[in-house]
Amino acid sequence: MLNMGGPSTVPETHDFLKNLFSDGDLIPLPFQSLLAPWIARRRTPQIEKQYEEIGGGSPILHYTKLQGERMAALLDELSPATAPHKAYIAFRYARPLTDETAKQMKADGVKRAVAFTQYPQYSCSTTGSSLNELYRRGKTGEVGDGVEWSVIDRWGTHPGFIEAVSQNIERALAKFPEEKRKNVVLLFSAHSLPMSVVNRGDPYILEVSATVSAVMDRLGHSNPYRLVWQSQVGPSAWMGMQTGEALKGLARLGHKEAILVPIAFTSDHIETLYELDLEYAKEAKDHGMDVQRAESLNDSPVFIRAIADLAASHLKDCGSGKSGPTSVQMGLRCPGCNNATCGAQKTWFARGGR
Ligand code: GF9
Ligand code: FES
Repeated sequence: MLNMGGPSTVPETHDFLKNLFSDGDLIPLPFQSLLAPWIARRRTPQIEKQYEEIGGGSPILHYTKLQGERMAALLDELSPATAPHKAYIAFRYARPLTDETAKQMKADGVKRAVAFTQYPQYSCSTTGSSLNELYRRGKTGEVGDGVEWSVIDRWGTHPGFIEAVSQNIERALAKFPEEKRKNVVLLFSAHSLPMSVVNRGDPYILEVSATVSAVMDRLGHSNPYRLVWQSQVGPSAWMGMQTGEALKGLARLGHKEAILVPIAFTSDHIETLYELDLEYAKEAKDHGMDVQRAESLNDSPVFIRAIADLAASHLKDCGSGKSGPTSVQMGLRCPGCNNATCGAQKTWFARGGR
């Protein structure tokens, strides 16, 4: 289970940031090994404060463990031919990191493995970076020798995922008085991307849009909605409109009710618990709006069944030769890609990790 991860406790914040700024696939910096620790140290105090305020750390490891254990148990029923199943977690920036998990898998003697991204929509800055890291570890034998790999690289329109998100929106809608419910604006909020990433041909914006479209179809287009983007940092250009600005704009135009829907992340993290709840929702309330947030998927049984179904179908289609080790779409590099690792990584996974 691939994801970015987050500091489980406040003191882990510095290492998390150092790992983030050391990621040359995400942020290519000159003199990266010197600059990364310096930037991380400068940012740590402020980010530590945010993790303090959301209860002393990121819940992502807690929820990923829970999702993984329940998914593996369901998989043993859905796909007895490939049992027993075991879920491993490989975070890109927090423990357990890919190298730690690789050692564990080697010690366990794993022979068949599925790299299952926990980002529903594909971006080279998220899933792509995790796959590049896994490729670097895999090709040197750190995960074991002769492990057969395949990849679940995107699943942003899986019906079970769409159903789980839709149910959480319906629960948030139910909190509004019935006569106001149809006027509630649904603000789908996804992590933004630098325009430099969008403009090299990254598929993420399209894939998040496809998720939103599928959710609105499932809801029968019951409410007006927009897709907006959050968590921009630094002075460069990012994909917009920004979530916070959108809420202010809606208040200015006289809207009184809105629901914030996190759509690109499957468990709570600093961007929902701090940015959406403590910053934007609070600010909108100061503007006289009633803002609710749809819950993250966290321990949603509908969601856990969806990821088990994804894995079961994948194992079946790979096993029968109906599909290859990766999706067809994963084979295509961003037309503007200049990162040689992306090419080598795609070739390696397309051969089943050989
Ligand atoms: C992202 C999800 C989607 C510079 C940071 C100082 C860069 C970046 C992202 C996208 C996370 C979660 C997207 C950069 C450079 N990116 N953030 N890309 N992150 N920060 O390329 Cl679900
Ligand atoms: Fe998308 Fe390299 S950046 S394939």
